Amino acid sequence: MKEKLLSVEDLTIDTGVQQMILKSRDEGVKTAFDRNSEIGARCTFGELGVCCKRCLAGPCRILPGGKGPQTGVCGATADQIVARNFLEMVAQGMAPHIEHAREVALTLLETAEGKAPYEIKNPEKLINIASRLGLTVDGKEIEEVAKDVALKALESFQQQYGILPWLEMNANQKTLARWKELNIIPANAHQELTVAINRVTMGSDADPVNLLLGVMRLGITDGYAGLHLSTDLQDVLFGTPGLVKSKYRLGVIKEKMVNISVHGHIPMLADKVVEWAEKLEDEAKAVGAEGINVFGICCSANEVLMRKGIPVATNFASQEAPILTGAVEAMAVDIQCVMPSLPTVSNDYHTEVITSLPYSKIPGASHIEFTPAKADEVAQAVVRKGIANFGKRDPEKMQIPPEIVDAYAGFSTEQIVEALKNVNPEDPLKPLVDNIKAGNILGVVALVGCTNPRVKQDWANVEMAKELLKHNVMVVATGCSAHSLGKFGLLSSEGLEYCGDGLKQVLTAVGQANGMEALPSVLHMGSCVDNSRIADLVSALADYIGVEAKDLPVAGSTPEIMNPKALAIGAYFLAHGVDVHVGIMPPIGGSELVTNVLTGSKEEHELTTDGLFGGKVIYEKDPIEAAHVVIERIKQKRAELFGE
Ligand code: MSK
Repeated sequence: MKEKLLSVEDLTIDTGVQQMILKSRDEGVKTAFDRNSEIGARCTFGELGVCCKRCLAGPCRILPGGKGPQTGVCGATADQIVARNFLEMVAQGMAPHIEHAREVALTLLETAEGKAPYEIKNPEKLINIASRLGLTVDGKEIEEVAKDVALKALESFQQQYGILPWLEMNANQKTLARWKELNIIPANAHQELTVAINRVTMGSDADPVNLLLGVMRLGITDGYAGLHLSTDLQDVLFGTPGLVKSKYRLGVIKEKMVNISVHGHIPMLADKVVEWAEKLEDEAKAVGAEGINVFGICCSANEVLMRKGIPVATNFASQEAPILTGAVEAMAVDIQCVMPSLPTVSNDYHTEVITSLPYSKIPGASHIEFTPAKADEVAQAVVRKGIANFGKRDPEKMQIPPEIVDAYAGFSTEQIVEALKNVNPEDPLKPLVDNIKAGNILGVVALVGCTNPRVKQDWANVEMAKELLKHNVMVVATGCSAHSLGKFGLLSSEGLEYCGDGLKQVLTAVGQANGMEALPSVLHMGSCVDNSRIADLVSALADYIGVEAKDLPVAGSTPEIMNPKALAIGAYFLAHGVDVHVGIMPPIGGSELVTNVLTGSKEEHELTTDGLFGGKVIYEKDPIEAAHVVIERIKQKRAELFGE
């Protein structure tokens, strides 16, 4: 068995994770990396998206290459099957963001009513949102305003007609008008999800192009009712991120401390765990520890990194590695991207995996039910479990990889504008736009999404970033790809060595205007929902120049995509006319029509997302090649915009 396993250097470039994979093999514990090798080649039908399981007459599958039956029992063609499957996958990616937003809105409501132990940390942002929503703010207590905003957000899930409020108050008017013409303006997020599932049921929407327009409609819903709503209300409750310094890699786990990890996405529990870890420090000392060390994995990590500078151990693909160090006492998880293997791996260690949501349990994990009202109680229980487990460590099994890397984060749109104000207080966007026009910054790419055991971990994210930087493309990042970059020094000025001269000059000048040696080579803008911050930045640039996002030399890239949520985010970018590079092909290859609509350029055919929206999907698994395709598109957009 051992001989068939891939060498750890082929699985990840993170040497700490390599060490943990070797340790897991020695101890007979399986990780995602080895399970991935065991699974081997993927099912061709599944990969191409041509397996239809919509009714009990099937499952039907279309044999690729025109061999065998070319329709299902009902007559559905490969184009129809692929388009329906893809729409469903995007809906599946959007649902978690919508639920995330609803839960944050409920927390804001309960906070405003004095039922949940959170504060309004950013009243200015709350008032700004309330005013833009058309709510009365004058003469009202801040709690009343918070209640009105929370209720407006929650009511938007019921609105039967009109436009999503978060879309109406944020979208570019010209873009909105084009979406109206295409009849893809969403009214409410729950309705959009129900309609999406309804239209892909047996005997419903069978027009592949109409289904793909449905994908774009979901992308818009995801972006505004999911991402934007979540980020806005989280900023109100937890504060808008500002520059923080922190650390990355497994070395953030501390040998002499009680180590507690937060993992998942929704920040309500993670934020409270950080708070109670500080408050219960003495209890940890009483059991012989030097204190309590909270660190993060995936997007819970991003939420507490961005606002509190909490260090990050690793990202999605190696989430089991912290347990393998033998030094983690508790892992508090909420939802999304949490591998069900965690309690199985922890069987051999003393780590207690603790689930917290009633609809997201894992056999073998402890469960402490979280509600916003019980936040303090639950966070205390999590921290106390960690303290109680400190004495259960097996010193023989402890091995913490020592590597640790400095990183900066906290680049909310507001923080970026603040930093630019120190260059030009009157007109903060001017220096950025001038440098783009002058070519010192060729364009801007958002590196987003995951790590995926099918790709050498962190490698594609890091190589893509380096190649873009080398060609003076400014890179901003979110999600687990930001973690990849943080692990390898790209979230600090160390990464400047990879930047072209023009970009290096700009990052240095802006950094120095802010009392730093230079800005980091890549700006970390937050979690998956914080892709809305990237959209805000792009919109601000477009408004400044007087064009739409589709006209700008910008693109998105997700080299190690794993979760369908990244497809929903991709559809959000695409609807704005922003190209999206993927390093793993979504399951659309079984339909030439669907593939052409999404990946074809407008020169080839008008009926493409490029023709209708101004952006397309770029599939390329080699990150260097991918960077060059993206750079070529950026140059094309520059030529159209600046007449170069
Ligand atoms: S956590 S969606 S693996 S970015 Fe947002 Fe990371 Fe992708 Fe999950």
